[in-house]
Amino acid sequence: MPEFIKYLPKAELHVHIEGTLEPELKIKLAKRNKIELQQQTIEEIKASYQFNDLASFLAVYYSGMSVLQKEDDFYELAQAYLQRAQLEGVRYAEIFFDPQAHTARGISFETVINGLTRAVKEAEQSGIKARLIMCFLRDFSKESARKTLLEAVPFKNQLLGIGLDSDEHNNPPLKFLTQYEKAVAQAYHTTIHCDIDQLDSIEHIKQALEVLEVERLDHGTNIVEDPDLIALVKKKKIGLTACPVSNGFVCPDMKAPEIKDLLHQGVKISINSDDPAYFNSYIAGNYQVLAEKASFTKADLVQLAKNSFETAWLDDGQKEKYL
Ligand code: ES4
Ligand code: ZN
Repeated sequence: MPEFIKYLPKAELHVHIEGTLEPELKIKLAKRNKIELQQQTIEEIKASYQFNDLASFLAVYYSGMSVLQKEDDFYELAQAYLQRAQLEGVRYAEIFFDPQAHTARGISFETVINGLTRAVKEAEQSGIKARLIMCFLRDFSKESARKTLLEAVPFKNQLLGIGLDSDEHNNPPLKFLTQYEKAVAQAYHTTIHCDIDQLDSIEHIKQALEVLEVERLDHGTNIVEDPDLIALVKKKKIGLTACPVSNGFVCPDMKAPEIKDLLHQGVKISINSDDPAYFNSYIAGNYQVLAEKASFTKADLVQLAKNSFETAWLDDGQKEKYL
């Protein structure tokens, strides 16, 4: 990894902790929890990562989570991510997790959040700060999101914000309007996945920005088609969290020209890893591929890293420490 990218201080704003589950840890936890995996070796697991769209990826991603059972499992998962991210120059991370993917399997909300929080607290001693964002699964019902927001109440001070992920098809932002309004009333920050090249992508982005009034868009690079949306995103200082390597798997195109175009138009777009254990690349690899394959300059990479801190949900005073 080029030293320049490694030592460039970065914030990571779009990483699913369940997507950082490396094959090594998957095997270790499967043994410990007596869960039978379909693949036995690291190589077999990696060979099973054959996806060419969002649906084929999500199937592998959700089934992989079955090994996560105990608080310690979630702790080890987050600890491993934070160590790796720190080695790649991440100073601050806002980490997604999918509570319903665990509560639906009979694992309690408390087990998940306490394991993750323990790792976050410990990491802070060694110089990487992190916070948690809980995502509703958009292919689950509104009622399930409502229950999840209620389950989170006792853990409110361990949570920074609310997100929306999983399968976007026929699951528009408006489906979750009530829960987003409730979340804002409870002082959560808000963001939404607006995946790339989805049917109704522009309509979903409009709902997210104009009705739910979220503070960031995850992906969201389809705004490049619509000058009015670009103007709105700039005016409201909405952050876009792009994930080029992930795009290459699920789109299946990195969308590097779109990312560069938005960057040069002054949109606050950042670079992130999404599901690094499945896409074989953590954050530095995402910066690197833009430099190598799409001629992003050092000045471009610096601006992307600055954008990551500017659109982080840190107080202005805290941001200055990093910028
Ligand atoms: C995801 Cl790539 C992607 N898209 C939507 N939801 C997700 N959850 C984890 N990775
Ligand atoms: Zn994502």
